[in-house]
Amino acid sequence: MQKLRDMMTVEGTLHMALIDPDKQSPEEAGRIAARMRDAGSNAVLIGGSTGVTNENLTATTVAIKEASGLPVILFPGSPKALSKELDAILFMSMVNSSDPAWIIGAQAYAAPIIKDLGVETIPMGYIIVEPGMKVGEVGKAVPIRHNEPEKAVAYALASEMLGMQLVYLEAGSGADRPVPPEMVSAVKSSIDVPLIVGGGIRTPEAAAAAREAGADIIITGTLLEQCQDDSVLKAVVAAAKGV
Ligand code: 1GP
Repeated sequence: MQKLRDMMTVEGTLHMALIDPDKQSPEEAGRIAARMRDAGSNAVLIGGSTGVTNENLTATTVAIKEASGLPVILFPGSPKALSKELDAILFMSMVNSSDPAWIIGAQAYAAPIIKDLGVETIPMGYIIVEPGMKVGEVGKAVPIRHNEPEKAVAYALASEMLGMQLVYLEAGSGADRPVPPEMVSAVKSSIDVPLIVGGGIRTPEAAAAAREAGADIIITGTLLEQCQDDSVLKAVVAAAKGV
């Protein structure tokens, strides 16, 4: 976590590229990560809702680190895929899930395994905002509506008071609309820990809006899968970072 804070001090808002190890070979993931490094990304988040195994996670993590030199942080979709090759794990609780399994059950399952692996954990409150997409569905979230910024603030504050070192506002991968900037700024002005924003950010305008509203870290996933044009990737990362 201190390394992330140091990066934020030097760079301001950070951009992280989300890569799903189930969607391409490790070699291809390494190539994508190298392109994202060249576009200005600060780190890779690795994870996906389904199909992630110890094997594809480990092979993809190693390939990304070798090809790009970027730190690789697990964004877990299940407690069952873990690897000692990871630089850190977002040890997250889906705080607005209706199912205790996603609030604390999966974490209790994974904790002894992670302890043995010796990988750094970063505690994070994970808040699902509408539409929530697949992750909201799988996690049985009660997504926060766009007109309920005070609810997002309440969950973010509760996360911080529980000791979480990061808060993530998530609209869901492939969302048609990202988290509204008004909600980002309401949450940002209420908490002291860094704020991550992701889901549905595919344009420089959307990335800039999230940064201007106060996001400390901006995540893009779908864009990397869909876009072959490096100049577009570069423009979105630059807008996320404000450079
Ligand atoms: C998903 O927030 C991330 O967890 C990324 O979303 O795929 O829409 O960029 P996108």
